[in-house]
Amino acid sequence: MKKTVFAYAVLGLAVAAAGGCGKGSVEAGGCDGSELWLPQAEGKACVIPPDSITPTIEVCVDELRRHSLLDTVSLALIPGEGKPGAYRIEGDGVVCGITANTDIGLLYGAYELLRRERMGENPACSSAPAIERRILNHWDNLDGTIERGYAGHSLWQWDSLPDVRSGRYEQYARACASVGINGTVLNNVNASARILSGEYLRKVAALADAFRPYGLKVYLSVNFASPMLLDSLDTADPLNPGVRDWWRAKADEIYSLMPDFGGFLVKANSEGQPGPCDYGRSHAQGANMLAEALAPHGGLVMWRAFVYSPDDADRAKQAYNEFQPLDGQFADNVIIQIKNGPVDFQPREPLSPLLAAMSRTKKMIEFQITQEYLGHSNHLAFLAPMWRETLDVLGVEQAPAVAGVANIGDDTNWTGHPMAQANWYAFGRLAWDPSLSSERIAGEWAAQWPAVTDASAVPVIEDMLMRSREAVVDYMMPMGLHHIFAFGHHYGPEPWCEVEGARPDWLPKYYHRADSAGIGFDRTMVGSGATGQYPEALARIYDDVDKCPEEYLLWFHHVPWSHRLAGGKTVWESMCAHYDRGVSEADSLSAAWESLAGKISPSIYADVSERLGVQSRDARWWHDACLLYFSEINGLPFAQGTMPAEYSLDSLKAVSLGITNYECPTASLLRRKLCR
Ligand code: GCV
Repeated sequence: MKKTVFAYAVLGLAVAAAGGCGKGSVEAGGCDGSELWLPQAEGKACVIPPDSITPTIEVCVDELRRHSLLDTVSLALIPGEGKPGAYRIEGDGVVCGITANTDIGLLYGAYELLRRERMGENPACSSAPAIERRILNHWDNLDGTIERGYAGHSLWQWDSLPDVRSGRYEQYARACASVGINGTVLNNVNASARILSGEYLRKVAALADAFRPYGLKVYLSVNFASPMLLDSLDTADPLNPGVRDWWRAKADEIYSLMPDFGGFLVKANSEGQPGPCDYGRSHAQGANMLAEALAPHGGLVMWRAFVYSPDDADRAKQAYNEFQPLDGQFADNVIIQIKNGPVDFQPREPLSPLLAAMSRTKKMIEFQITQEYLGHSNHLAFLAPMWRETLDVLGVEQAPAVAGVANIGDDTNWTGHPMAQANWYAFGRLAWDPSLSSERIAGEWAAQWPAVTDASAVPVIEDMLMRSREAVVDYMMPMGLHHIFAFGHHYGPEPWCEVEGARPDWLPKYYHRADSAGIGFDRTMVGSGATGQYPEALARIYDDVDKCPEEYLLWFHHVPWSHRLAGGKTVWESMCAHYDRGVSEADSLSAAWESLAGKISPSIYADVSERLGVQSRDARWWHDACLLYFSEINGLPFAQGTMPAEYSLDSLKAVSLGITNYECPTASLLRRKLCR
């Protein structure tokens, strides 16, 4: 047996001279990842602006002049019907015209034109956003740390704002606009009340100024107890007139600084956050009180449905139980923000049933771009295929909004893993057009990635992206297994974990329920009844062990280890095969990357190589930990042909990353800690 040494990540990365990238790089001619997917080419286009010029049109003209290789691009604002942001591009590879009914539409059209130029595609097209508000949620704390952030510290330099405005603010807004993102919630949903103080609102307004030309609206997460915490009111009861006045005055103050402020995001009565239920009021009463304060200014409340108490039997049912009875009670400017799955951003979850319920309430999906449960910024996991699963079942064509928890920090390359930029990109593209295929998005990003120095690398990168998320599911939690992470963090495996006094629904055994007879969480109508929360057609499929898709089997069913699946394998044989596949896939991602040596900017090549090495090692860790543990529970040897374990269960049980969720909320801090 090998000695078990799992460094969380020791990625001391060599910065080598590179070829290829041009602008934005710290190295002569090389990439450092700061360029994102943005155009680098030196343009030559003659750009004919429209009659009226706004700051957004100035950006648009500048982007085209600097980067388009066409001869002429003319821009025209044609007032009329149509969604804000929509555009039309006409012309050919020499002369083009972009028309839109808003200046931001022209800017989105310009980015589409530049994208098509780089993809070698015909520029003629027209497009309109399917979803009106396409919003990043930053879980950034005011002290600069980021909850579940794995790419350094917060981009927002609160100490030096509003006087000093980092150039990265504009770069951030530009990247967002280039993929159609038009909103950003700046701070953590576990919100400090200070964000609403006059001092911080002036800092927020400075950021809003920097973002405005790019059509990026600012929103804030608010602490429901702010009137008490900031101004010593003795209650935050939403029905109290003094509290209502406080929020109205606060809204007036915010809009006097930022007339285009987007609104509030609220996490209430969840994981210890204050909320209306503290006063015996409902979520609707709490949300509507804030909505009333924002309504005169056109502001919005995004009220999160991520709630679960320690007492209820099945955590997966709780958001629905608490919110569905409130259907129809929310004000017009309230949207209920619902995580894509019913538990918490696992590598694979079925759709949250709440998304398909509450027909008289505005709802939005919350995706997680940061990889809290998918290997942080160490593992390659392209998330478009995961988000597609939700969109495909739900059939989202028109929704008022969509949110993605950002994976962005102040690392030079913005996202920690250089290829995790593809997830920021994918979120924007899918939010704009939820019908785009994952392959299309992966292909677009790979073709535009400035780190590529030889175009023959593009299909290989696209293929790596497309295989990556399923690999993670296979080596972490296949067949509907979920939340079997170590207690102290959401990184490595610990299916055996027991912690005295801990909430049962924070422990792996609550979710996998493995015993000598079988495995899985019975959520059928004879179990927890969670299947009954789905629309009938879906409920029938999920409830029936023979119809339930294999990828959700152990989410919805507790089955004997000997249960036979449609393909003929038993559950145990299939589980062994999935974990094996995960390891081989992780290894083959590394091999595919190695084949690109010389075709990628060297420092990025070295960075990704090192992370893929960590991913392979972690895949093996998950494989051995889960199969050895479950084999001890069921008494069965590994199925025939399964890779033998490299490690002993005892050595894996002894692994300690020395980190907890609570001690140290950002992985970059964790990384430093482990490297010491
Ligand atoms: C912002 C999970 C995460 C928390 C996060 C929470 C939420 O529980 O682990 O870090 O808190 O979700 O979405 O509110």
